[in-house]
Amino acid sequence: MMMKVLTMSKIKNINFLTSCASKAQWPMDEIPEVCFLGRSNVGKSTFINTITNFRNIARVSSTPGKTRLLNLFEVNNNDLRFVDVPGYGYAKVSHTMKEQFAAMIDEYLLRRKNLSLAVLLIDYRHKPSQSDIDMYNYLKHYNIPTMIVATKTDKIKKNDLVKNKKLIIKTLNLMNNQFFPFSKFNTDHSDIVKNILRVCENDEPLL
Ligand SMILES: Nc1nc2c(ncn2[C@@H]2O[C@H](COP(=O)(O)OP(=O)(O)OP(=O)(O)O)[C@@H](O)[C@H]2O)c(=O)[nH]1
Ligand SMILES: [Mg+2]
Repeated sequence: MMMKVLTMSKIKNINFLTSCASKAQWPMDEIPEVCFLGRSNVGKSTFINTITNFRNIARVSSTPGKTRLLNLFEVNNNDLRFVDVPGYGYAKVSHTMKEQFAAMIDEYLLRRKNLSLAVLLIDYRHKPSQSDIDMYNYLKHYNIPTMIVATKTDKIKKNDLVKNKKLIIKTLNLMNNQFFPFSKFNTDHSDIVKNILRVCENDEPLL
């Protein structure tokens, strides 16, 4: 885990750096990284665009499975890096491709010393799928600090907001302070951003 001391409170800028298929292409330095995980179409790329206010930096698609490599972005003049990861569980991706994705993600999660925080995105509308549960348990097993972002809250009936939150927290066995609701239509994401930056600053990491 990286211990670099940061003094950020906001995301001021973000630039695309590079795409990586494997370890050989990773930048070798000490910049802390936040990776974004979740099933295909859950909204990982949208989330990166929204919280950084750069609407088109991460490619959003109506066709699931578009993100096929690790896409690395420099944040705040390279004080921090964001890593957009291909989604899991997309049925139309071939079996071989799924195995390649899994190996690429495994390698990154297990070997990347820069990794400071995993943001696992799940769909607020549904009970977490078995893949979501497996991914969360995997992160927990390897002691990777994890926060959960539940996306697409704008698509939920008011009555279901509390019910679904409880269901997600219970299914994944989360602590309350790991759970963050998100909609791309919200304008204030400061809670989420502050938490991401706080964990990267190594101030009481969440587990
Ligand atoms: N209504 C609503 N739609 C959203 C939200 N977040 C994402 N979407 C939509 O969901 C679709 C998929 O979003 P992406 O950001 O491409 O999803 P992804 O997780 O990056 O998908 P892959 O790259 O395929 O793994 C797009 O049509 C987005 O506009 C949200 O908060 N609310
Ligand atoms: Mg994407």
